[in-house]
Amino acid sequence: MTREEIRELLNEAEKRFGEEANLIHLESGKVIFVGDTHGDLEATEKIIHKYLKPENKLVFLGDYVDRGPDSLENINFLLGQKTEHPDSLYLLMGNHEGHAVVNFHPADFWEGLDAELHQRYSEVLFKLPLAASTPNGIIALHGALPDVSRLEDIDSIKPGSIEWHQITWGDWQEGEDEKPCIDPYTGRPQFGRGWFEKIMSRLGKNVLIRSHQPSAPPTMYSKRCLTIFTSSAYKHYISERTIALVDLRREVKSVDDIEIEIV
Ligand SMILES: [Mn+2]
Repeated sequence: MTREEIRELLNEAEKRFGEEANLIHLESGKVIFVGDTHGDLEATEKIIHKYLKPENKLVFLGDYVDRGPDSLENINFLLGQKTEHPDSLYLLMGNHEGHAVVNFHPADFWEGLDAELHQRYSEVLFKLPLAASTPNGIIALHGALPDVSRLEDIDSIKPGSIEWHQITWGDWQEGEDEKPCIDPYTGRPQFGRGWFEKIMSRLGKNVLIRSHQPSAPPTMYSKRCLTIFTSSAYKHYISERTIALVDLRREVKSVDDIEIEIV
């Protein structure tokens, strides 16, 4: 793409994201949740071609850039699809979309941009929604659950806030902790079962679908927390790219009610 084409794409995408709240409400049909793609354009294209249909909603859980070989192509392809199919495709925010507020490594996508494009991608990706909710028991977001009292409070979370860090950077661990702590090695916010159960009950949800943490067990907390990945950039941790399929007509009580597919 030429610079002018990228500018136009970013302007169009920015308008779409400006129309969306932080919390996306998915009402009907089948929902396909996609984990981190991290520059894996091949995975993204495969999923879009197979699942982007009027009866489906696609929800990508963030982290579109860095790590993989085709970050720029991957994010531009997704932004283009979003502008063409705004009500079928949703792009949630991951920590890798927040480079303007938190410095991290690897950040090969961001470090390869010049000042103008770094600023424009930052501005546009800051407008991404933070979570998706379904009427049959699911909340989906990039990392961990934010300290909110009600589901609707997600709409007022601002980029760079504590709650934003919890959603985009949060990790889960097997402990029983009811309070968040900071991982002494990575500096990332970390949460245990007590926190999970407390916030899920405030939100009135049964199952969390998230991505972000390749070292996490695929299911945690009595099969109520599902971690998926959809990028070959994680092949050192996991050998398969997974997505999660959910039929909104059936109540989801645990991960057993969710179809996992390898792409
Ligand atoms: Mn992440």
